[in-house]
Amino acid sequence: SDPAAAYEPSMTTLAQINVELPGKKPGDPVMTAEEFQMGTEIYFQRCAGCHGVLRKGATGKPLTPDITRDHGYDYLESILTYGSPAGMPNWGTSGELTEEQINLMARYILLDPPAPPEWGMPDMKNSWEVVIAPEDRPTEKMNDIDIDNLMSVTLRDAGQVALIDGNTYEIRSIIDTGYAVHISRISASGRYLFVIGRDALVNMIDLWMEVPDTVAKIKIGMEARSVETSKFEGYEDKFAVAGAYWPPQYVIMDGDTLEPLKIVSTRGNIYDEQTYHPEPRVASIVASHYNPEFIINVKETGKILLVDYSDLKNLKTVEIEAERFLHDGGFDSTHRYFLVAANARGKVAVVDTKEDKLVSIIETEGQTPHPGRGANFNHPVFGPVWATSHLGDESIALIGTDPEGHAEQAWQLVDSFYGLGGGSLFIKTHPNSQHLYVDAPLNPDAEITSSVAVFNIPDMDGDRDTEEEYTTLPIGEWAGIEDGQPRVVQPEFNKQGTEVWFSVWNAKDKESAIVVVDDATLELKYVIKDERLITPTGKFNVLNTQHDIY
Ligand code: DHE
Repeated sequence: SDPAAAYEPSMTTLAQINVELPGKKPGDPVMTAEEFQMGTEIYFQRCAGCHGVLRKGATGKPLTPDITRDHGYDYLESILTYGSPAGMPNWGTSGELTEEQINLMARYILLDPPAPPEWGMPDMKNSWEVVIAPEDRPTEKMNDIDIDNLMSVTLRDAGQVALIDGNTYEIRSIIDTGYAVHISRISASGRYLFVIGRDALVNMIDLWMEVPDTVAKIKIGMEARSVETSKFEGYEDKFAVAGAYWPPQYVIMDGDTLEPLKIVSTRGNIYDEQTYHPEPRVASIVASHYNPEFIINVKETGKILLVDYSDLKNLKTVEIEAERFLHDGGFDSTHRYFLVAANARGKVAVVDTKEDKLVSIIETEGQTPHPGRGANFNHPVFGPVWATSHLGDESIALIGTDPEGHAEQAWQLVDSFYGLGGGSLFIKTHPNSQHLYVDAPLNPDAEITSSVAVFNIPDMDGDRDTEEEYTTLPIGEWAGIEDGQPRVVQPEFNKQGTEVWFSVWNAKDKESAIVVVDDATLELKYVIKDERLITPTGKFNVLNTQHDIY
């Protein structure tokens, strides 16, 4: 036989595959161009985060037309209206989508998803703006703010962040940003604050200015969740990195100006079955303290990338096979090990950032671990542990993190006990605190969503057969908000580790608040209210974030 024949493409050509497109297929629901446009917008805002732009599924189920058409319109309309115990929000009964919008979305997802455009260097460069050049910035701190104790607070639906003084509770500055800023990160020096909107707009804010404000900005894609800056010795404040959900890629930028230097696509094969995935989104990113590397978690292919930023022209990357659906995570207390939840797989992957190797993959025995950055503390029985709560059930999992002093427990699930209920997103403690705080903002019960569980660490007995007792703090009630059903979300400590702050996150047109609790007494210390405090969600203390203290 002719060996050259083996190289002949055996499949249909691209032109043939596309022969039906664009155009209508048999059974397509009736939809006007305006309706399709509206559906695309709603899908982007409400659905893409969990189901993916191409609807291949991740935290949410896959929604490609082969599947949705099997379910049919009535089923889709019902699940969109009422939600599901597995975590699908009740968009209809919660009032977040109208009946007409639900009807539209049930038809919309019967159709093929439109593929949004790419976003390469010319697009990034066009969007890039240096508002104040490095040479025109202050050479010393120009304000009287205790920067270490500043809190960067996302005002989600306002498309802003508030910088709140951790000593006086005063709002020192409100800065326009992208929509629904997901996280704030601080440069190694503590001077610059980086935030990223859901719309992939990155703002770089100079905390030395008289009134801290944006000095550079850039849009790195259409959808994004993560930003970080270089922390390794010799590279402090040198680079920034941001990861996008769409297009699936990350970009390394100049740490002074946000000039985009290198864009790397994350499209590729799934780590185990080694089949191609068109939309492997960039989830959490952290900066290594042991090497000049960014640790970049690629969700759908289950790969952890250790990207060496010391030579961008000859980029070296260690690609670790971990687990699919990597989402959020943080360091252990020594900052050597990074733990990340593969949330839809119920697992936590551990990487040794000194040796650049996978250490372990641990089942948390709960449904959908969701640690935020997790919580590190010294357990009375097991020594140093890292904790995560869960989105899908009420359990809290503790993982041993001390291979030297507690080798038997290292990278094992050492204990699992119950908090207030499912729907937890974040868990937190501080080296100076004896308390572990666990929220439950996505619980279906309004009383639970507005409360927080607090465990007393010295009382933990380490017996897997007994439950740990906890105190319930009625944070929502303490906020004294009359109208709406606010959710209490994301505990964050002040720099001394003496106070813990909670967002009381209400609808956009209703009053929200931040409740400050005294960590020693567990009593209410202060309620921050201000008409500018619209939909507060994530809060990031400068010192704790700068040094990865959590
Ligand atoms: Fe988040 C962290 C993605 C929904 C508030 N969220 C993260 C991280 C990722 C992520 C990848 C880790 C970033 C890092 O560390 O580099 N979040 C997603 C989603 O895909 C998801 C599930 C759906 C979506 O459509 O976005 C989602 N997240 C939410 C929310 O609904 C929250 C409560 C409010 C919001 O902004 O929409 C929310 N996510 C947060 C916060 C953090 C976060 C406050 C950082 C927590 C921390 O302490 O580090």
